[in-house]
Amino acid sequence: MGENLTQKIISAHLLSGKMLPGAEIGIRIDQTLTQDATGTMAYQQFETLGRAQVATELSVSYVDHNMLQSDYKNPDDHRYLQSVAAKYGLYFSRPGNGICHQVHLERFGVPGKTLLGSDSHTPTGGGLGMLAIGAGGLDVAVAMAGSPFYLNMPHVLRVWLVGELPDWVSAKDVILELLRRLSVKGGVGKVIEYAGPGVASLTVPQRATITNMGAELGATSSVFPSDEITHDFLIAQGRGDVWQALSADQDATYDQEITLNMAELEPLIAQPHSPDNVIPLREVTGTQVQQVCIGSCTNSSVVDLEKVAAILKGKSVHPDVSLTISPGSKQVLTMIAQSGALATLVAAGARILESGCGPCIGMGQAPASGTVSVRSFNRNFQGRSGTGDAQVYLASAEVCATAAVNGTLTDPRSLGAAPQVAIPSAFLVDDNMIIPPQPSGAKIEIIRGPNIKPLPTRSKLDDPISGEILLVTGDNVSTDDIMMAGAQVLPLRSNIPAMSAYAFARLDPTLPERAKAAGGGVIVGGENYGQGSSREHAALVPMYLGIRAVLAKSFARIHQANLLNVGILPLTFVNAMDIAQCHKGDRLRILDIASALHSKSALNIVNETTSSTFQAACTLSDRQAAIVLAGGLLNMVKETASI
Ligand code: MIC
Ligand code: SF4
Repeated sequence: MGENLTQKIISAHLLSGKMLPGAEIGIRIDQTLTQDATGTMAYQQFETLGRAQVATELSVSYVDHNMLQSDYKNPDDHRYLQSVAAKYGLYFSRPGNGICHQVHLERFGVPGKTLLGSDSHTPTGGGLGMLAIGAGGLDVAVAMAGSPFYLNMPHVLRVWLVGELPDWVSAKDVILELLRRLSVKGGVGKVIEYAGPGVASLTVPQRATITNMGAELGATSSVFPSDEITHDFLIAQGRGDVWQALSADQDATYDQEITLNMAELEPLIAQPHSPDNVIPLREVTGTQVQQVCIGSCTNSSVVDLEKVAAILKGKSVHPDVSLTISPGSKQVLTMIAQSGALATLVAAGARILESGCGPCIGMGQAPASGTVSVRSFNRNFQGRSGTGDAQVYLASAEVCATAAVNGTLTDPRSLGAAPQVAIPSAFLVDDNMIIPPQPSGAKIEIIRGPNIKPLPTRSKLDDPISGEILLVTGDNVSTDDIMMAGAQVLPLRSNIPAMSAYAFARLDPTLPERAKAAGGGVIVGGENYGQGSSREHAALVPMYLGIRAVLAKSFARIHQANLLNVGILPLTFVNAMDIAQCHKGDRLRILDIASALHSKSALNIVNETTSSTFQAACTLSDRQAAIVLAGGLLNMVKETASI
């Protein structure tokens, strides 16, 4: 029987395990990427592994998130990262060179390779036919040291694309439609593989928009075939030699299949406060808009911004709207400068930001109180913009541009002909902001500013665990809810003690103090706990505060792995209704943990406050059980000298 594309790439990289959906496998990682907000922690972890150089084919350290330099902290982190890259043999993409996913697509991605990145939108690389996966920083550090990356063999969902996008409908609408159909947990445990006659009508940046937001579906990854379109893109980037053709076998089978007719799509929009809260744009036209932000790793390519410029040409941004534009990379910014599109955007009144994440991660440009912000980005979780009561919508770059001109959500189809912009046949290539690896880093000193604090550690797991329930949450709690980002907190990414004061700030700002007073405790969550970002700070900070277990209805993949890696026990209710037995302040006792993990049986939990009992599951591989019992992966490495 033939293989699908996911199976082909995995079998070519398989180091351990059987490719049975749900079973743990270990794969070889060819490339890694980090960004600054997760990178400082990942490289501190890499340092403790004691390797002289990275063992991958290629590893890149990007600076794109913490760009605001309001004091010494962020620039200190940038210098630390640059010195680490020089010492250990990494490429270093300097601040200003662009957003990691956009730059990686342009300059480094290779069809058929595996890429592990300490950022949840790493699957952007699937637009080039890579198996690109987001993970916590420690997993990336371990992969850089040459060890396998472990994951559960994904189920494969094939999306069969037919038809072609109508005018004013974009790749963003394809992924918004999938979010509408499948929800933010529809992709958990799956790779989403695109195929069908519609694929040939999509350029690589369009494919990358779609694979990028597979992260919002909770998918392990998303992947397109590598075809002549991929080849043309790589030739246009001066990298045609790395191309190879890749697609599923004709007789490949899939765990799930759906068909999407792109010709039937219309402009869509995700309403506040979840990327799957998707409706046709026409249902909310007329809504007044006060801010528009265009950019992010989802929609900041040359073609996106050329289209925006075509829509804004000769017009002015509406007096009630603030429009920001963050080009995805230095390549994009230079090309729109040379074509004149940048002048058009500036003339219309756009506020041009540097190439980086910017408002997408709340690094400036917070909306005014209670106002509507329409963004070409990928996440609209409440508060992520920096303003708790802002109403953030997600839409295509074209819809954003029309809202900026009209001051209201407007169906762009009412504006006449759509701008026609072809993908460039040659991109402007100048890698002068990428510092290549040095031949030997032995003599290079790592530069460590005062904001870089030692990694927190934890002792072996308590058995039994006894602790107070510090918080009971609803479904789909994101890592933004657990450990917020934004201009105030992001500079503390290498300083866990300082960061811990902001844990769960949006859900319950009293939690850090209560956790300290109680000497730790337990968190109770709903479905899809820990969705969104890959930030391991959402596990490291709770570990620092003494959280010993998180008991949820279900977990998002990356967050569950991050909890294990820091020695927090991720438990799921055997009977989801038992969440009703858990109240803030109750004392729980989790019994016989080691023996339940070894025998792979359910754990018994006693609610000592209400004198009730219930069961939780924690089905871990032997490797995962050993990690959590040791109190985390770094402890295990110290104990056994192996990873
Ligand atoms: C995000 O979009 O939330 C981030 C910031 O890029 C994160 C990484 C981080 O928190 O540093 C992600 O998506 O993984
Ligand atoms: Fe940066 Fe936003 Fe993309 Fe995250 S989602 S990598 S913050 S642009």
